Amino acid sequence: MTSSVEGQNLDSSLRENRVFAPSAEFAAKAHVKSLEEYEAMYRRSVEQPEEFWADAAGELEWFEKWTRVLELGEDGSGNGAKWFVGGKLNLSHNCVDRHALGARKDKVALLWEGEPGEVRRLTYGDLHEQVQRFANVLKGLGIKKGDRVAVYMGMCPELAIALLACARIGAVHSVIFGGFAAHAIVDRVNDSECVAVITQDSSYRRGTEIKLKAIVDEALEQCPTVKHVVVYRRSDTAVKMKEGRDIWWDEALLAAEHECAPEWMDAEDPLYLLYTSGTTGKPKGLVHTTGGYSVQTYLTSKYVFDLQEDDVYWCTADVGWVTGHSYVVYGPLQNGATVVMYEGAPNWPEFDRFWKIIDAHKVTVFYTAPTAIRAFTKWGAEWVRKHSLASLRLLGTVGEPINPESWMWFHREIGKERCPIVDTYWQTETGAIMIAPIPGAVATKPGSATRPFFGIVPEVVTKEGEPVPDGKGGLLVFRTAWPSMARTVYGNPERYEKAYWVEIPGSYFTGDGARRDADGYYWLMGRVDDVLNVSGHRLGTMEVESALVAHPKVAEAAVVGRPDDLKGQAICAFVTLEMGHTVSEELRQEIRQWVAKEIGALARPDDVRFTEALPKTRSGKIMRRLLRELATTGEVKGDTTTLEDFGVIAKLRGDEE
Ligand code: 6R9
Repeated sequence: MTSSVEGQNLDSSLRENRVFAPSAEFAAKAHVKSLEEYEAMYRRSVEQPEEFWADAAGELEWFEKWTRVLELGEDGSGNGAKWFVGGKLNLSHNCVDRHALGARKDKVALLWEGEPGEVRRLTYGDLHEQVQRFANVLKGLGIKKGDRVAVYMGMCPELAIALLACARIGAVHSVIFGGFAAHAIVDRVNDSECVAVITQDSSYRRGTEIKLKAIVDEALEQCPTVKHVVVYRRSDTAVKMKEGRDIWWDEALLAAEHECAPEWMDAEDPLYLLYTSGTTGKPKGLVHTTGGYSVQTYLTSKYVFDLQEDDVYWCTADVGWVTGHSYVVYGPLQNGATVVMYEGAPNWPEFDRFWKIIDAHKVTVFYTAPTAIRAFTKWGAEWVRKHSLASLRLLGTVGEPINPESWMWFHREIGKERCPIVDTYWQTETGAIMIAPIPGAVATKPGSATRPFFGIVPEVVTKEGEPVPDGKGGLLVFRTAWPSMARTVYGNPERYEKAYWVEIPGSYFTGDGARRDADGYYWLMGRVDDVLNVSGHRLGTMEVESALVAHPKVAEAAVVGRPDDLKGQAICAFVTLEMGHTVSEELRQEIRQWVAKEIGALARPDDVRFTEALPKTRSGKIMRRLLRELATTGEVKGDTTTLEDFGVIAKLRGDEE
């Protein structure tokens, strides 16, 4: 099973035996106050899932009640399952109207800080007005239920408003991370035939302007389906507006009607698409639907972050990723929380920006990524210690396995040994948290995501689907259906089946390795497939390879991950050149830049190693396992019996830097 980052984490987590129980003070105020209570709730949730999820759904408002909670797929598995069949609801109604028309009208919904330092507060009342008016802008453009709308923005309240307005009218949003290059926009917009793009003039990061509109303009030259572009004015930087296609957000909003009744969405109507990397081909557009996604993002936010009325909740993820969808926008807003949003970089203007934000806004719940924690550790605790952080009561992590050392640093320096840490395991495909401690109830162990959320049945199995005994590593699967699971891959249902349901028949296959310990705690060990996790961002080796071979001088390329202290995994590319080109440092840099330009900076290879040939099996498959070993240890000790040309390895070793 796979590369050594995971191996490293496994080694340190195998030695890990510290246990941290929640304080009596924390537990007393929590939604779930004891292990017994968690276990009783969990037992009910898996023994009577329909009753359990019906109760959860009942905490939201429905225009029409469902007739059946769960209808399993044809083969009786979660593949093809439907949730809350016949139910009608609208997620923007549950995120906004329910609070604005109730007791939370004047409560701050979004608390935004721009990188240059401005602060904006939007109450639930404000959000109600803005979302309705922007929904009317979209309607005015002729956008209707089922149309796909791409969103390419920086972190600002209007991004959340754009999503909520789409949800309100039933348009299917497809957010494209603002760090992706024009090429990535082209692929995503064309794959789902988006009719409009919502963007902004520019956004600030590390003191510089990211000119988002200009990147959209470049992309749209190759996107024939896009008829409209709405541009939010963030910085007032000069942009080109295309007559008949582009309109300004602020101008359109002024002219828009104030009221827009939410569309009655069927529980199984699509809510959004989000593209994510898989093992083969281009990123796939996972389809999330309305009812089940609403219910599970609502319930996980409530219990895993233990949201209370006076919390100030901050998830640092960009809305370009699933974490931002579920835990910046939809989950916390359904709970009526005050949500902090920050536009820029954590190290701007100095290394303590996050800690300043926490103190300034009295943040109580702070949810971030292991890669960020490793950066904080590197920058040094002195930056943290300049601030009080006394408002914090709960911490969380997501995106990759957290090594126990980083967990301890987070616990000590940020949580001051007072705040529980919820290590939350889930995926774009799962839509919401699947394994995580319920903080007032489940004691934590550094490096473990601990126990399953209500209604979730994980299992560790062999390749053949046989259960693996506790303490041993295997493949992580989910045995039963859950409400927020992605229903399909947009335009490619076969790919959905193949990627998730064929490997271990009857179960959902996560692509992750894991082991369960004697206490029933899960320890994630990283991907077992060709998906890289670079700073918590998913990237397929195939995607990077495709970008590499698109370079005119590159003949062949193989990409593997190697452990990296900061990013978790670094990208190591083995490249053979077309005849007639010579190896040079200049070419190496050119190739690295090329990939950044093709996909986005996050895909820029850390290493580019030139080689005369790649190790292949006799059937012509690149043996990534050997390259991974070489990139990681500088040696190849693994089984090479299927190798076609043994000389290749010796040459590869000789070419090391
Ligand atoms: C939410 C998100 C999913 C992949 C997943 C796994 C890794 C996420 C983790 C974790 C260990 C955690 N992952 N959270 N591994 N512990 N708490 O990150 O979605 O971008 O789709 O990535 O990330 O490998 O399969 P996504």
